[in-house]
Amino acid sequence: MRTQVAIIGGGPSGLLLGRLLHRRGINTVILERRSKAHVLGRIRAGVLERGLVALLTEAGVSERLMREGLRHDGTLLSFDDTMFRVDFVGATGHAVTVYGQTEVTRDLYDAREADGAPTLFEAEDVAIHDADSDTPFVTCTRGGETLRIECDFIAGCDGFHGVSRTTIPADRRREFEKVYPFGWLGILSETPPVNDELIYASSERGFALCSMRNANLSRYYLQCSLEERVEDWSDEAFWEELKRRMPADQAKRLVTGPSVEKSIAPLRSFVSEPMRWGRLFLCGDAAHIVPPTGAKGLNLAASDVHYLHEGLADHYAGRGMDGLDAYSARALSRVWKAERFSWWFTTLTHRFPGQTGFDRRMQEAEIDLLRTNAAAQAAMAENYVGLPY
Ligand code: RFL
Ligand code: PHB
Repeated sequence: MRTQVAIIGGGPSGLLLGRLLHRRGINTVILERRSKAHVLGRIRAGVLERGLVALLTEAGVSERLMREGLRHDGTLLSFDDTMFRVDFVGATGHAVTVYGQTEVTRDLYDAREADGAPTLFEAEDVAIHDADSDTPFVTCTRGGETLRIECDFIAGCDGFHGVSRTTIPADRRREFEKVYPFGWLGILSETPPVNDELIYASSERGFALCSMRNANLSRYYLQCSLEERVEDWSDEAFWEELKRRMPADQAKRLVTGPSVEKSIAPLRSFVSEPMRWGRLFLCGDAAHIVPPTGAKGLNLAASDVHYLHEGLADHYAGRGMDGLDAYSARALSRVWKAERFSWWFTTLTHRFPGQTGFDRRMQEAEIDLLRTNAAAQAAMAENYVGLPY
């Protein structure tokens, strides 16, 4: 089999890249380790920056997003019982859109199928060969058969646990990592959201987040210790703990119900540099991870895709390799700023084991600065709605 760009991973990065390239007349094959049902069963991000919305529009897959997505002009932050709002539109002129990653992925799969572009699901033992030559290829096994896909370029869109990043020789990459001493326990429930806007709550008992997917689907998170297990958290215990971490007047309005999904995710900051080795380009979680506090994971994957598809389109339009040569540096420049924002917002709002009274006062002072200072709010808002590409 031969294609122009072999894409490893059929998550949002791989699908969006595939669709944008298809629109430019560039062929792709996607190799995905899981089944389509498995990929579509994952509950992940929920907040889309305008850059991602623009890319989905350019990709011709924003029709449902425009209809069903919720525009959020600001967000709420609370510290114990004090709650205040950061007005994104007032501070930056831009809003964000609440629309689940699951839905983005579904829209992209629908478009890919309509395009007739190939996706090889349940592709096992994917391996990248000769990425540092002009004739790279990818192999995998499917149903006991070995496939070989020859290509011009390989896009490594296979997430944090994929094979792409580790194909780059260890002496050709540098990794930067911070693992946080806590995780997020998340639930999805078919209940109306407690508020029209998200609430990021920093309390003595730890962080909590009230988010949503639509008018009758809510997503809530609690900071938890890494030793905790999902099975040990009944729905009742989750709701009780959430109420304790929210401002009292909001807790009173909280509508509870059975959870339809419950999971724990660890929190990590991670970057692998550079994001290119020869004809292999890393995109999204394959190259970097952020803690979810700033809602940046999916959005960073989108900015990588933007830079990479432009570089590839330039190359195939006969404009040379400059765009591809600049890819890693352009992407990393934005990645590091989002890493900083996600780290800052996590550090500001979570309780850390061993935190001293002084550390807590520093958090309180910074949250109070954010509550009362327009410049501090503008800086937060600009990062939250997304820095320009
Ligand atoms: P994905 O979504 O991980 O997709 C990678 C795809 O590659 C496949 N794959 C392979 N395919 C072939 N061969 C291999 N060897 C392969 N290894 C892996 C996988 O099956 C998968 O389908 O990466 P992508 O496309 O870069 O997208 C990135 C986003 O998914 C990610 O940044 C966000 O979801 C991060 N994230 C969150 N971000 C937010 O902004 N807000 C959130 O609330 C939020 N929650 C989350 C998250 C990530 C999570 N993970 C990765 C554990 C919650 C979770 C649980
Ligand atoms: C979500 O709705 O899943 C979500 C929203 C905002 C975040 C993280 C997760 O910062």
